[in-house]
Amino acid sequence: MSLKSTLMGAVTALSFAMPAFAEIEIHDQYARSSNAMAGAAFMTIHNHGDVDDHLLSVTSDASARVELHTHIEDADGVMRMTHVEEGFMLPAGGEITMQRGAKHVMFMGLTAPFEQDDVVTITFMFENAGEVVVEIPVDLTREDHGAMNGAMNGEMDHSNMGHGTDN
Ligand SMILES: [Cu+2]
Repeated sequence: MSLKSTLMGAVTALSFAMPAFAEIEIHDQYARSSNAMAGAAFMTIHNHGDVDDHLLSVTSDASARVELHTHIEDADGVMRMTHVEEGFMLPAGGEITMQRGAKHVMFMGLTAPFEQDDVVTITFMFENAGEVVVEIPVDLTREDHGAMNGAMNGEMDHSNMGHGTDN
């Protein structure tokens, strides 16, 4: 066996040894609540990695219970919130859009009422990416502007959100 083919073999083995991974990026997150008992958080979650992932669950100290919710239309045509026990799939190159009237993170039994500019910390558990901590600013004034989210806030990610937690 020549030296060249030995080296080629080593390179090939290395590339196979590199783990595929899901690269999670979270944009445009905000939280709100309309009463002292419950709140919700919204955001866009991207998977820039090369393997599918699966958002399994969420935890937080901000409330007694925190769940992944969506809205589904019942037999009477009324949209109702539902706890999605199986979580949300996040394909490679895909995204999960959490927005009002659709998927969201639900807080029930708030530890303290959400005040404007508070920061709520949650931890997502992904099947492949593992734990992802997200700091979410409370914005009680924000309008629901749906499709504009990504375009207007594409440069924001959670690494920029580490400001004051002294609330
Ligand atoms: Cu909900």
